[in-house]
Amino acid sequence: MAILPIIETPDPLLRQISTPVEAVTDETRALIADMFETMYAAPGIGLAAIQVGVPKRILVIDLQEPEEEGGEPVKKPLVFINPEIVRESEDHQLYNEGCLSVPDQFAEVERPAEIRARWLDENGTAHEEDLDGLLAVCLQHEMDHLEGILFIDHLSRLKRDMLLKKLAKARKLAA
Ligand code: K1U
Ligand code: ZN
Repeated sequence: MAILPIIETPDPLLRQISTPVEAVTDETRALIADMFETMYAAPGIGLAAIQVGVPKRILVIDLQEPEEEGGEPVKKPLVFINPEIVRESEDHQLYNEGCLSVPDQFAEVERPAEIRARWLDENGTAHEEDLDGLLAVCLQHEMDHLEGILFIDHLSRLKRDMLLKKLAKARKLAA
């Protein structure tokens, strides 16, 4: 397994549309293992393959929520291959989103509160489930990556420009 470098904005690779996985193979599973290692090391709660330079429709998510208050987070790794949203609620929710490709910047994004999603897991088994809460937020954020969309694209031009200015300043200070 390996921790892979995460591509950051404004790398044009992040704007590429990812292609469907034709067959779930050992090679797919090796990439998924590397994606989990990369996501946990970052740390993050989700990662799309394009963020490590692979334009395939593969996502990993682990919300790392504590099992009980004050407890250690229990690992609940989830794999989404070729995910599709088949239904979305009319009611929306706001969440203060971040992105490993837009480091240390956060902004509120509005998305459908509940979705019905369909996907394959790492064994090629099909799933269809209703999702809500942070999992629905995170899956929609990661699915945007498959279309070359970043969370900052959901902001007004003013908010996006302010956030990108903050990012440029932080990078300058760190250099
Ligand atoms: O870059 C990514 O796509 C991962 C991103 C996922 C995400 C976060 C918040 C809302 C929607 C999608 C992140 O993981 S950013 C880092 C982060 O939120 C986090 C990191 C450690 C612990 C808890 C959260
Ligand atoms: Zn992201």
